[in-house]
Amino acid sequence: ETVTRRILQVGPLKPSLAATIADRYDALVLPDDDTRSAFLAEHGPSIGAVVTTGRTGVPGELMAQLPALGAVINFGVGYDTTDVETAAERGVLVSHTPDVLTDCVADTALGLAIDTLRHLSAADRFVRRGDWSDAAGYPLARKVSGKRVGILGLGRIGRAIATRFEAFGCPISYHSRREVPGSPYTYAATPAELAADVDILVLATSGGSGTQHLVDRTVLEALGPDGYLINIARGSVVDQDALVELLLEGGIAGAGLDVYADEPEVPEELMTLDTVVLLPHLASGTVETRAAMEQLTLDNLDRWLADGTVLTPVPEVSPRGAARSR
Ligand code: 8YV
Repeated sequence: ETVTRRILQVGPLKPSLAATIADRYDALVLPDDDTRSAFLAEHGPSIGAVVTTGRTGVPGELMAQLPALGAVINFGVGYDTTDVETAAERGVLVSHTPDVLTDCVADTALGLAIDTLRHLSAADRFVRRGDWSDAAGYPLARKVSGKRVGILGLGRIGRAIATRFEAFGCPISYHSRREVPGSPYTYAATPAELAADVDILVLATSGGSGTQHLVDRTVLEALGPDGYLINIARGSVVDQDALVELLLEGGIAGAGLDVYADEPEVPEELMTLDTVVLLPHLASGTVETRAAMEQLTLDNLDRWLADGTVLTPVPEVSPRGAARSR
């Protein structure tokens, strides 16, 4: 069996990863301009593997132009931009970078929750504006320790978030597609039931069509005027228009967001609200974790070139079919 060994970079990569791929492999970069179709007509048939991220991925129309594709090597744990159903049908392997980023993403979720309830970023802006005086202290915020926390999606990241909140004395409940056997946390049958019973709802599901708008207006209304939403998953999991409306009218108390429906677009209405904390999709963004993600990406690529398998396949294309994280 002949493996087509040429590599295609799709979308921007961490600069050191892009440099390694360009230096060490027979690699091309997919152009992002009007030369793209001519490029694909010429080179598409020679591509054996794609290296990409969750920002771009390999959607169905691109996959169709890569007839010899054997593997999609994804930098990042989320791969909702890649057409995994078609990949599975065609026998194209898809790998991702689970585990190595779990700690940092969970740390970010806790940081967002603390910031959102305690208004740390807003208070920092207050100081920088020169608003702190003998007469005017910062308005009181909300306590985090002991708050009831609901985790939507009790996968690797959801569990890491739960153990961190446990240390804050927070009772934990969760909703996943299936109840997790042996979990010490309370299971809620639906996202709305989960939201109704918690103060802080943390989204840690995978993205994609299976979780599109899983958190709709009904779920947000169940969370209610004293409830907070934290999202480190994907913007697609939330009905963002409903979220913005409820934040503007006080239908929920606040939100800490690392992800959005149409990144890097952030709804203009949120920019002036001190009840929200807005991060630019940085949850895994540390030197240590991004280096580990880069190494695992290269290890997956090398394994595929060596024997046609990958180290960390996504569950949809994995022979083991491990449970997905929702
Ligand atoms: C990355 C992420 O920033 O792993 C993921 O799913 O969203 C982040 O870790 C992203 O994949 C890189 O583009």
